[in-house]
Amino acid sequence: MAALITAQNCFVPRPKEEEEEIERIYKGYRDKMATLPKYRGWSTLHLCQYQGFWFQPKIGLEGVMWVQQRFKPRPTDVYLATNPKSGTTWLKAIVFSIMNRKRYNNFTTDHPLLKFSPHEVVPFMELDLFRTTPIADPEILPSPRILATHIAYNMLPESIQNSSCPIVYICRNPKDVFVSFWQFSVKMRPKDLPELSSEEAFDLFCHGVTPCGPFWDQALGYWKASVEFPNRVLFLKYEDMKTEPLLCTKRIAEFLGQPFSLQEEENGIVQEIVKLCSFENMSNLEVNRNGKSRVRAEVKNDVFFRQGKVGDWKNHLTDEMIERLDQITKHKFDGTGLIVDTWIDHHTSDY
Ligand code: PAP
Repeated sequence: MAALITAQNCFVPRPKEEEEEIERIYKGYRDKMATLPKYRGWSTLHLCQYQGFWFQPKIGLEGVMWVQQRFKPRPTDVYLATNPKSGTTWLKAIVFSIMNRKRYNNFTTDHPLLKFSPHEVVPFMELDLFRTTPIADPEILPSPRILATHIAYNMLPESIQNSSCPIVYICRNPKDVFVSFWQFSVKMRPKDLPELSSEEAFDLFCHGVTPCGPFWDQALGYWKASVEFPNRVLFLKYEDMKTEPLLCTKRIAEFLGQPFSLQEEENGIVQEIVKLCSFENMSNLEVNRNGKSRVRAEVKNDVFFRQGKVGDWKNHLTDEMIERLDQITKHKFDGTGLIVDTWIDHHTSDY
């Protein structure tokens, strides 16, 4: 059986002239970035505003520009899209397991996800593959590729928007997203940057200044696309995945054109996948407790596993914070058809 190709394998030496050409292209991106509006960052000094969204300049926006201008999709690609902290790691694990279940059918003792972080087997386009030299070569990845992104729908290159490739999007209660983001940035923010208090971070979040945010605009882009192209864009909620993991896993498999057969269901394959990918299982694996990203060397795998619960915001937000975020959420999603009443706190709100 051919060896598994992970993000790490995409970094191959290139001829010197090619490296120089790539560096020249990235210099153009950096020149462009220098002209963009900046505001306070979460894990970086600044975020830059580009086409209505905020990005970390180095590991982020450079890759976005590359994807927009140079990415070559394949008709067999599958894309996973998310706001950061909304269930990306989980979705990567589930989709990888679904799509590779014939090849990797031992879910308890010999599966790539027992040895590799979900981020290693499903790379982010703009964060892992296309960012300054050494730039990866995703042509090495065998079809069908599973590629993740935090890029807003309207910012995706037309070659992706006009393709028939499926996009699976997962969204999460913004109150939990904020708490998760804040906890993440505390771990990731370099010590030499000025401190960012939770109140300041909350204010930034409410103003939409988060990496790849505004949260609401990003979610709405995918929501509208899922309404317009239901066969191409699947919109899921983290909370539904938590309450109905079997149902959601089956739904994803059907959407991807790989429904579970009766026999697979009888053999408990769906349950096996749900169990393998569960927070309880993944967060206890050695690779996710003590491993490090081999592509983004500064990132420890355990930062992607904190609590994996719905509603931790209740332990962190004041009544005023809850009220403020709920009001924004109601206002932004009102009239869009996206039902978010379970996200709204009915004690503080007139929703
Ligand atoms: P990313 O976008 O930066 O890759 P992402 O995986 O979307 O991060 O978000 C991390 C959140 O998903 C964490 O939430 P918390 O801070 O509220 O705990 C993390 O715990 C949660 N998470 C990671 N893996 C799983 C999983 N298998 N099941 C459920 N939640 C998970």
